[in-house]
Amino acid sequence: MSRSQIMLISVLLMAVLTTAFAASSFSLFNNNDNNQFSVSAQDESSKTSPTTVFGGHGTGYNSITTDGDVIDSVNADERSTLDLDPMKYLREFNYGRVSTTENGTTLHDFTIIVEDKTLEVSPGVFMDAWTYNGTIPGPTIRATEGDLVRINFINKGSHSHTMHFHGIHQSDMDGVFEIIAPNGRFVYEFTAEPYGLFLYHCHVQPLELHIERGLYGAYIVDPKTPRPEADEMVMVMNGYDNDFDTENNFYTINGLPYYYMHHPIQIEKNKLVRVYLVNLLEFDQINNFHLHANLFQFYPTGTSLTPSEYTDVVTMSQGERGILEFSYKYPGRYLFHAHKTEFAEKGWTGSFFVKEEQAEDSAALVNKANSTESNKTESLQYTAGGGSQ
Ligand SMILES: [Cu+2]
Repeated sequence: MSRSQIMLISVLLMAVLTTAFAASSFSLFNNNDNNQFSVSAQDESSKTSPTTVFGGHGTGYNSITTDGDVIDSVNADERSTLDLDPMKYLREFNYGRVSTTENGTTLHDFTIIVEDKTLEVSPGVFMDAWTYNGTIPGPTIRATEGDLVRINFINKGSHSHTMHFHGIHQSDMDGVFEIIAPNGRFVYEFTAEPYGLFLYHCHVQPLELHIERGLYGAYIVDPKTPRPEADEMVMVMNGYDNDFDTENNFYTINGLPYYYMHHPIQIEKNKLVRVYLVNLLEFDQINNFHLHANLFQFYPTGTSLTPSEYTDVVTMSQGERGILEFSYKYPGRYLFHAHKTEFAEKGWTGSFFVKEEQAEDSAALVNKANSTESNKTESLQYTAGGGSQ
């Protein structure tokens, strides 16, 4: 073959390949009129398509074949009104109405109402849930070691329920034998002890059903000497069994599948992040958490101030929990997800967005610099520069 013949064949081959690639790209991104990504349990067209694209492991959206329904909130249509707000839940710690008793003890007074509620747990997926104060998970309850916790429990649901806290307390405060019927009330009162990360959940039989319907939450007891300052957040791992076959159809962190994939959690470079991680997943034997491009110090049950492990994966059975501490060295977007791949690909995938360090407010810097004589030079430097950047 002459050189010109080889050239001609090469050009033709490239033209064919380019056309094929363009055609495949077109079909990938245009088989759904409304969304850029074709990915939906609710999207009928995707059920007949051999390739379903969804927000799974990896940057962006990979093309992965699945034979099951995958629920992804990227497909939320405008009519969708999700009841759960994982971003609000993430950093919301509830201390109740705080007062001091006659003997000087700090009292945290909470009102917890159980109610039946139809929750949209993913776009177009409605669940007849049983809730503590209207959400799954229920509110994060927090107190300091030695404080008094009082829960005014009101059952407005259609079934009997209780509130069983992990931790140390008296027998009749354990939420097991004193079953609260519909329209019943009960007051739980106990000392917050020991310090650590706990959970609470309903303990009425069949337990599996009462937990699966959504009656659980996190309970944090801080040590008397607080842990170092950090960007703190709660992550409750759970799942939903929408077809009642005692198998989860999708998995979440804080109530909605893929939520933090589409709404990355904003954190700051070099700033300590503390995650209170609780596993409340029903039916499956294990669950786990994997952090990308980083490692974390792990404090099992949060009952020690010394970490037990420096790792990037932690595996838990139902009811297990622990505190994770880490900071990111480099800015950018990073995944975290269950390293049980099935869970990751059915909703248990989220992401952090690491921002550059926040420059201190220039006025605050000037004040700080002016506060002592010894750092006058620094003061001039900051005022001249108008900031620290
Ligand atoms: Cu219950």
